[in-house]
Amino acid sequence: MTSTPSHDRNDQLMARARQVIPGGVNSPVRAFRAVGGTPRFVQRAQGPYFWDANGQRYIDYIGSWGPMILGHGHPAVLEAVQKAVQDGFSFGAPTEREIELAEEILALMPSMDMVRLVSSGTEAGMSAIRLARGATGRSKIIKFEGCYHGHADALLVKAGSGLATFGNPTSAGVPPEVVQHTLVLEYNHLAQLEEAFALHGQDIACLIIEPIAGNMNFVRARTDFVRRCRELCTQHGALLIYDEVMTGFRTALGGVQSLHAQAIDGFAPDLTVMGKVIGGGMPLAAFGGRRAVMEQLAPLGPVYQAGTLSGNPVATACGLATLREIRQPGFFENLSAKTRTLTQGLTAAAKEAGAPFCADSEGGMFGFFLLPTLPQNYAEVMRTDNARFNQLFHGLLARGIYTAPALYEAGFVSAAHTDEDIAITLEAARAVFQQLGQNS
Ligand code: KE4
Repeated sequence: MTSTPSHDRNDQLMARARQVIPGGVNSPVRAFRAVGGTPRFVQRAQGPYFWDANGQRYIDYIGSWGPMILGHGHPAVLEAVQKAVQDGFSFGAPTEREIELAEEILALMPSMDMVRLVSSGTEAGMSAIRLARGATGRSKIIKFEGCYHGHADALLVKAGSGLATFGNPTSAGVPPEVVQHTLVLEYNHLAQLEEAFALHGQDIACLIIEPIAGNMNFVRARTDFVRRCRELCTQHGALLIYDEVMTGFRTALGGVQSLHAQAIDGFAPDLTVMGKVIGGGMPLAAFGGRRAVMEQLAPLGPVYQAGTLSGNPVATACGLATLREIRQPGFFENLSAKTRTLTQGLTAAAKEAGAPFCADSEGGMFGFFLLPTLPQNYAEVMRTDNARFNQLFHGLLARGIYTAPALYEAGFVSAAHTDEDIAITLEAARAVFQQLGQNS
């Protein structure tokens, strides 16, 4: 039976997209498969809003999954990009602006002496792992269940049957031998961490972690856990890699590592992976760290890494203009306060309706859970009632509020979101929680 054609332009576009693009999208999470329904095809965006193919306006709490910290179309960023394109799109040759962006990043990230610009967080994470393996001469890596570091083969892995066993692929096309060196541990699990280093310490090239796991929605690494990651890496000659693709320049000007350095004397990761905000919405990411490690990279050292569009002149203009805005005095204080108003208001709305709910935020990044208390690891996050999460998502969407279409994703507030936008969001949330309460 042929379904009657929808008059909804999003439906029409999705039907057309599915004919030519797998799943109709160029990145899986955009397909709304976790929450159901039709993705909103964005026609244009400005400030904290975007308009979909039907001309419907949404308050955007995704912001391209983090990059749009200033909101869409910030005038200073727009001007920088428009000027940059006049001078050329791409050269495959060095430019002064790559030096300026590198200097800007290093000024904000004291753990880093050098940085290499690439085009995606996946590329940055993959390269950092290869660099750690090359610099240490070791093969094994530790990651944590629920953390995502891009789709490089060695990182598409889930925990093995037991701790001592190595990972199993989470994706078809990844041969088991490619992940045989990847140990997957439970986030925040001290005993597993100690055992992994006791068993394999001399073979571990690096430990990579999201210091706030935005790919489990929003889960903080405990300070005692982070301290032990640092100590064990140092003790066994492994490199500590902070994946701050999502948290970098989003949670604080210096990322989560700047917060950990305040809590732990002398704390610093050996390598940091960055992305999203540093490109301001253009394809740009980076990885950096101590000079002795970074100088192992080609053309200086034996670890090969390259990219046609690395340090692209338009992307660097976009990123540089973005960083220059966020380093303005008071930027993060204001953004943090606005984000907290949102999460505290959501918590109050849920409480009024008697719905289990908790939330957390750092800077302009937030997460919420339909759970009574904040989860500490992936298994706890996944105790969430999926159906109720989806009802919440669609209830907000129907009211013009665009939040993460998956319960394991984080949310983002931009400097462009006004107090009125937050108030409208909380009003919508109160209505949805009341509705959920009646349905329960
Ligand atoms: P990209 O290759 O997508 O630029 O970055 C990979 C990556 C690496 N590290 C962290 C901590 C990340 O969050 C990401 C990508 N984040 C997802 C959102 N969870 C991007 C959205 C998508 O996959 O479409």
